[in-house]
Amino acid sequence: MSLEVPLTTALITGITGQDGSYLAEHLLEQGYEVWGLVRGQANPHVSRLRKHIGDVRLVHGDLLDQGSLISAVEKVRPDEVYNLGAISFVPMSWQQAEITAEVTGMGVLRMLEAIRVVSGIGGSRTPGGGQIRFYQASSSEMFGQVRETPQNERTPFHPRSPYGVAKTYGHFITQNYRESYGMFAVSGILFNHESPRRGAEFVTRKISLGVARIRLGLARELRLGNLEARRDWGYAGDYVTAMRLMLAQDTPEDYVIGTGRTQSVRELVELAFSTAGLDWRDHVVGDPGLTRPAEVDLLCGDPKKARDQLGWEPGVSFEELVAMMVESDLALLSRSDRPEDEPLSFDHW
Ligand code: NAP
Ligand code: G4F
Repeated sequence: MSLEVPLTTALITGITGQDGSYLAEHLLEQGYEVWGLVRGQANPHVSRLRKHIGDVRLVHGDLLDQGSLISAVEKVRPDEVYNLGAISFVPMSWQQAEITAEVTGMGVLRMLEAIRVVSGIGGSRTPGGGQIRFYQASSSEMFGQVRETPQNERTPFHPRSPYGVAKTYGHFITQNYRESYGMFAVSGILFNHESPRRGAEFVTRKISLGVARIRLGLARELRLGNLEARRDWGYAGDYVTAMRLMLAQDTPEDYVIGTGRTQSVRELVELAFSTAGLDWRDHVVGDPGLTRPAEVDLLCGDPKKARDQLGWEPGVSFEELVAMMVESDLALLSRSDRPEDEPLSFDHW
């Protein structure tokens, strides 16, 4: 008789993104079997993922295609689904509002439907709600024009971008499937989290790459938008552990994940440049073209519930995060064999 404990199987959408790679690593360390949903017939991000993680199995599918999600869930038969796939860059959501609504908003509904159909959950509330547990990547962007500071699980939403509106739909449809069908479906309301794997269009990585480029004599200036916006910035590697913990609870509930600290983009810039021995005032140029139609001025999360119920705490401080990213990009841009498959600058964002 075999005494082997069956593996927990996870399916991750958005596996080729920043969080997908850290979550896959974390779940593999925890002994999971990990599958990633990838879209497109020759997705260039897959080879980048493979550089970090070899042991992930891949299944094809797209959050725009209901049938592909049903097929993926049928094939993988996951115990847990982590829905990280999204158009996640806020400025893009004004330029492509409809596709953002389809992927970032309706994609959540399609993934929930795939789980419901494959689990055989009927049209009314099913006690137990099937076996597949669902995590939705909700966002502090939903708080938008904040009603209180810090923001917690009860703070009302006032999203300020098409992205924030789409995430708010995803959040409420997740809650609705939990209440309608008894599904174990939860949302993590995550504040900004960053890393050396962050996309180069987001402000932290744009700054760490800009600093490295200036330090190495590859550029002279860095163009930025609103320096007064404040964010609660944490480390992505810390935040993915909270996702797993949320699905390991006895009851499905939503949690805010943040550090409880807030810094302005200006403070981030000062720190990043000084880490490399530079004065930001010699290099940063304000560019009105980079300001947003509607800004989120201040975000600061209250992670008390996550601390009390999940035992979760951030491990990496803002200062350590900035140093990590600047040092990583200095090393990356100093390499003669630096990867050519990764865009490391954007002249239009
Ligand atoms: P990211 O790096 O931008 O990754 C987004 C992922 O979504 C990519 O793997 C992308 O895959 C995938 N994707 C895009 N369109 C898709 C589609 N039609 N079907 C399936 N997958 C698709 O984002 P991240 O920073 O890792 O964030 C992960 C999730 O958390 C996102 O939902 C984001 O909105 C949310 N979130 C992030 C933060 C943060 O600070 N990072 C905070 C709160 C919430 P391709 O390779 O195919 O493009
Ligand atoms: O780094 P950002 O582009 O991130 P943003 O808009 O806060 O969104 C990120 O965090 C959300 C969670 O709160 C996620 F849901 C979302 O998917 C994404 O991961 O911009 C941060 C701040 C903004 O206030 C922006 O106006 O930085 C300001 N900023 C100033 N200059 C800039 C720039 N942002 C970018 N991307 N580029 C600039 O040149």
